[in-house]
Amino acid sequence: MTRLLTGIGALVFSTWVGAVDLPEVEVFKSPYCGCCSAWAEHMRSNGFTIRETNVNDVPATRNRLGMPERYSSCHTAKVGDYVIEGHVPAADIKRLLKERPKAVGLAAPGMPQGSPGMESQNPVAYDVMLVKSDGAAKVYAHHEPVKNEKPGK
Ligand SMILES: [Cu+2]
Repeated sequence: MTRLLTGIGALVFSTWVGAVDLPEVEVFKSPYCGCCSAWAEHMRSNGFTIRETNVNDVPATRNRLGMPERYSSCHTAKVGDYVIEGHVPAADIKRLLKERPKAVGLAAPGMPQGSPGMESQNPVAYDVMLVKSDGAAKVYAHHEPVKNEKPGK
């Protein structure tokens, strides 16, 4: 019981600290995109404050923010100075904000099954790319397949 309470205390504390330190995330998405909102929910449950902005033209927004088309996914987001493209796990974004590399941001190109917001019984391995300002990218984090149910199922 004591251990459980300590655990809950630590969880509440870390969430609170995270909420103070983490910049607001603005997500640009189509109003019809369900998995985009599911990703926003994943970010919220990891302590981020999310503002969801519906846009008619996600590619135009991505272009304006400086994320190259070839890393594109279904939604694009702004976190501090960085652009986050697609279903990037919150943990990778926290690491980015801590390490602060010189880059445009992170991208999970496509819509990998099993990534946050893309919960699936048929997950695949995927890479989160660190995208540089010259358009080049390198693997920032590799994720092994995780089997998970769609929320609400
Ligand atoms: Cu998606």
